[in-house]
Amino acid sequence: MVAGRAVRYVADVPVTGGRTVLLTGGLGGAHLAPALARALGPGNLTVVANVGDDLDWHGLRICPDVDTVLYALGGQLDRERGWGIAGDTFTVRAALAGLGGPSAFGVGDRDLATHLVRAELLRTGRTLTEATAEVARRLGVDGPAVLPASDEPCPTRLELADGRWVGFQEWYVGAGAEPPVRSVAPGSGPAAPAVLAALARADAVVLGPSNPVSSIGTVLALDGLAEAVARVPTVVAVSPVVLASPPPGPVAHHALARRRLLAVTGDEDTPAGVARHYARRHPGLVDAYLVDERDGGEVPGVVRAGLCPEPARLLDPGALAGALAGLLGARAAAAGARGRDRGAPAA
Ligand code: FO1
Repeated sequence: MVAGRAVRYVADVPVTGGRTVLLTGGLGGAHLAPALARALGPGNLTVVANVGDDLDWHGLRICPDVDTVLYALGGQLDRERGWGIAGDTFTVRAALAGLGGPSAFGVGDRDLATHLVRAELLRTGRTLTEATAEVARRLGVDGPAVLPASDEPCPTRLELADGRWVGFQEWYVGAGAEPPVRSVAPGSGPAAPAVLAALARADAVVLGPSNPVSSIGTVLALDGLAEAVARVPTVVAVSPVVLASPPPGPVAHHALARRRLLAVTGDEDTPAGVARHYARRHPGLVDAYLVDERDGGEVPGVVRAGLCPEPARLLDPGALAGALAGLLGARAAAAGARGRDRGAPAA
């Protein structure tokens, strides 16, 4: 039993969404999910969003990555900021600051409405998966199913170089991701039953161009998740780093966070460094790794890490989604021809 709710098993969960499953954080999901949904066609994509960045803000559960993906799919995302709703106002934030409330984490007024609706759905007994589906419906998101990676709170905690432990947003927003990090503790908890159900019927998993530690790593750290991904026939990862283009705007903040977190495991913030990170943390999991076509100098390092590099135009969402759709189609055809299934016991 979890918080008075019966635990549900994969077989009980109504199956929603498509057979390609994108594991993602916020900004990477906003970049890729809408274009990938279009490239794969209606009903073929399921998006699983990280919940390790979630926080309790004035008693409301805020799910930054889930919401960023929902706003992107609904065409409402403030793409310049990389979070929240375009054109939002910050009257409540200013009023809170006037009352001496914590003001580093800035929730917009319309964004606040999303958090209030989610809070009410959770208060009346919906799971986070159910609440997310309802929020998506009310936001008018008419696209792929967006599933929170877990229904339970499993916040990521960071140990800073000075020995203090802080929550993810305290470091990322409160301190601008500047303080060096000594260790990362992904929240532990069960994967959402709907996520396990989606993975059980998936043909392919895409590890999106998100932070490999605090977005993809935290999703894969949930109970049963990495094992479920390993049973999917094809797993493709997208490099979150493009060396050929120094990141502008919100991407620079994300890049700093990625550099700090990769440094914890001694990995470089380069396409090859991320490939090594995936290869060491999850040996044999990733079948192919998309690298920007202008970062050809990284290819030998990716190969040395044991991953199979595939060039693509990573900064153009349509081109990236098209490359992924082509790659997944080719892999599915090859797997079908060989009767390959990683989940099946060896003959
Ligand atoms: N990011 C910031 O840099 N500053 C903020 O004040 C901020 C508020 C915020 C509110 C709601 C929300 O859904 C996201 C928000 N983000 C903010 C983004 C978020 O902290 C990060 O982008 C992710 O957690 C990292 O993926």
